Amino acid sequence: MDELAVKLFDIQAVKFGSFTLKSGQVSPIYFDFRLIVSYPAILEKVAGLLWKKCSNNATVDLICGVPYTALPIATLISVTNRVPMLLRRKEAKEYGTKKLIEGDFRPGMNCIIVEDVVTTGTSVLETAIELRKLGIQVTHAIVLLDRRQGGKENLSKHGIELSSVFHVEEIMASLEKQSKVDHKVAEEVMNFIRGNRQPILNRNPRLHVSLEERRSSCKHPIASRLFDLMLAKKSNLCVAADLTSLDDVITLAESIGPKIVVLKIHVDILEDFSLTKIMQLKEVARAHEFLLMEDRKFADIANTVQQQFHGGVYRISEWADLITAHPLPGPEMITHMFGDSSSDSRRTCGCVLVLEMSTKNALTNEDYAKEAAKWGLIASDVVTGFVGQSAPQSDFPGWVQFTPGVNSSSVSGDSKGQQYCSPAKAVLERGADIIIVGRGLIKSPDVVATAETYRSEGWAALTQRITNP
Ligand code: 5IU
Repeated sequence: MDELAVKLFDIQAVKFGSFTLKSGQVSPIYFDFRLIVSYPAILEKVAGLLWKKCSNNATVDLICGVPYTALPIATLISVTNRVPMLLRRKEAKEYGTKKLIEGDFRPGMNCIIVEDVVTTGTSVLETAIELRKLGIQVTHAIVLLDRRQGGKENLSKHGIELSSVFHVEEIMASLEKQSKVDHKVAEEVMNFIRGNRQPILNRNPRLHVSLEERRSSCKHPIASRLFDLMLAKKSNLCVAADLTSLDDVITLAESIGPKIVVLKIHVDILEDFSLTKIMQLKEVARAHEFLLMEDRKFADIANTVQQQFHGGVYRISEWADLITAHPLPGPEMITHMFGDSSSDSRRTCGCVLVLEMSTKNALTNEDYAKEAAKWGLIASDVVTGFVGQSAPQSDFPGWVQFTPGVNSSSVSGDSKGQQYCSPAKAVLERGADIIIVGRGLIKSPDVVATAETYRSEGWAALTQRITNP
């Protein structure tokens, strides 16, 4: 074991210094086990030790590595011990019919999950969930390094026993013994590890912070206003008023105004659009205290978008409180669409970035959404939030997550690619702060009663998520 710890140090798979972790914490130690693939003897040693951890105490029909670092390790274990392997795709979501688990298996088989590092256990759990969906049993996971930050306990709650080759303490003891680190560094690392031993079971702190606290983190006045409205109206409901007559939108807004915090429209489907009428709608929004969102989804070069936003027939920037935009063209588009720093619209209208779409086969995958969320931070003075279908895309508490594709009925979507989930699922599993409901409400015979049902369901789920993390 000492020997392996030293080898990992020598190839710089274990490093000391000052490293900023995903959580924002600065750690004095960093593990990069991806490097192991370049050292066949170390890879072989690691695979052997991992296999020893489970071969005595579990039935093993199959093994599956958590992508990516553990994949070559799992392959080696599979080949050496003649245990069939399953391959898990990295995609976080199902895209169309693409299978997330590849390989041959029968329901009821037992599969061991292989991972390089476990912190909270979330990645192992995600893989287990996909396997279990197919009827495969998952009772054991093996890992090279357990950082002991709640992973073992979290997995145990889900019926998975975690066995590890190393803990950080053991690596440090070996390295100190072999004079690879001095006592001071070892102590610093151990203090850091001990100080962070409490379980971090939730990946995204934004989800469990009170709305009051989140309001105080907002960088954009429209985001602060939205949190105020949510708290005052006990509502996180946005209605997608996809009607073709602005008169009908105004009538709808007058009736459901007290229940909602945002009314979303598509200005280019309105047959009777006029600036006078849109100002009437704005008046209703003022009276009933909700924000007006134009779901224009801009996606062009800044010079064009600037004209689409401020000019043309619609003059969107004069009345919209929120405007959606695709991050596809890059952060410059988002910053420049508002005009120069003196432009009023920078503060009166908040940009909502479309990080993920609700439709089947959407190209907005996890990598796109993560990258785009980073751009959003670059343009943070104009961005108020994002449209998304999964929580981890941004953990900045001052941004609001809008989730469309919400419908309480049992239909799973429309016949044109839209996919639905319930208000509770949107909030509790997908990280929605605001649920966007369209046809589930506007097609209902009693829109006021339906608005109240969606308001109370959405709000109950949000309160539950904040109070019972
Ligand atoms: N909308 C989506 N999905 C998305 C995005 C926007 O449905 O990913 I970005 C819009 C389209 C429509 C509303 O205005 O949200 C949903 O309407 P229904 O609830 O009627 O499907």
